Amino acid sequence: MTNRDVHLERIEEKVRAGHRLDLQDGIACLTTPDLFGLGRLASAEKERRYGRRVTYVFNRQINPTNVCVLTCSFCDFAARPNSPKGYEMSMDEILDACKGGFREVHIVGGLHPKWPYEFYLDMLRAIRRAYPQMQIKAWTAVEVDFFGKLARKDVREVLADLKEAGLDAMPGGGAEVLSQRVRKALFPTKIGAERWLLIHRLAHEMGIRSNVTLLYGHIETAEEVADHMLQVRAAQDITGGFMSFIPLSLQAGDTGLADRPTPAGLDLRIVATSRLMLDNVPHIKAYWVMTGIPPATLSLNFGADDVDGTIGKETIAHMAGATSPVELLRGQLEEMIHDAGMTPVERDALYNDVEVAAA
Ligand code: V47
Repeated sequence: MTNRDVHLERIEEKVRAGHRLDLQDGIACLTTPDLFGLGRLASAEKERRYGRRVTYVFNRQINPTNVCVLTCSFCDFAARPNSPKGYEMSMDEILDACKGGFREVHIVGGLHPKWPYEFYLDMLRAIRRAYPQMQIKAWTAVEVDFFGKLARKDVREVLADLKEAGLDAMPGGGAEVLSQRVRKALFPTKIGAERWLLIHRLAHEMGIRSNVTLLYGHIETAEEVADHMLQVRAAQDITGGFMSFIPLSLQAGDTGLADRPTPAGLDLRIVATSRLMLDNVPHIKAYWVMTGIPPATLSLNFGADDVDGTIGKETIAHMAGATSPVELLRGQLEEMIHDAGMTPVERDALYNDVEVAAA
């Protein structure tokens, strides 16, 4: 027996009829007492699209520096310029970290006040030259905006430069919650929703596909989460360039934003709701680095169809106290997917299949 929820029954009818969910439906999903009912709906939607398939990528995450001019209160990774906590990787260290035959390198870092624009382009060129087979997913809209200021260039020109230097795709970080209230409270110096969405729209128009994240588990309300999803859906209706939606569970660390880890029920509600609300975003990612492995495994029966990757060495979440492993081996990721009753499929950065592992 589950807790019956008439709102969820109405949502089920809408989903069956192929009607889009609205703000109130999103809030109802996020607050339903019938968690399993929600999971069943979202899982059916995932199965309709992908059956038992769950994808993963053999990747390496590199965070070249944590030195950052921003002051976002949810971030324990960033170090103010001149702080002893700051680090900077050299080009050789970055190239060395790419060794290992990875399909994808995912690069994101702080907004360093002294690194020149050319350094970022050189980084792409050097990686492309040394590892021509590896796809490069690099820099959030927040960084791209910053590069524009550094180079005194329009964002379109920056994106063209990055693409020419070897960029294959953009990660979805920096969206946080697309809400003016949350922005003011937690990240007032970072670009807001309009600019973030504009940069992704321009990237999509130039053939650079990207992802979109949601940071949850802090001060956000269910209405703000549902609205974030609607803004993403509306943007996707225009360009179709988002590949995946990635909920990021807050790692509270020393941020003071939460006195306990995000509840697993919230992880599952967010994944399931995003699968149902975001009918035009193909992939929903269970990002095990933030949730830990048990909720990520459960998410695969709540609508998620991807687990990101092997990661290599994660620092953003782990500097904020994440207790998940800093990396997983391919076999461990596959084991996690099997554990959820699903079939692992290896993909590349653009979600093309590369190899189907034996089930
Ligand atoms: O933009 C920072 C978030 C993001 C914390 O596109 C935090 O494939 C939780 O965007 N707790 C970077 N989150 C990571 C990211 C990402 C990760 C995996 C895959 C992809 C992709 C993108 O991490 C930041 C910020 O939103 N973040 N601090 C924290 N304490």
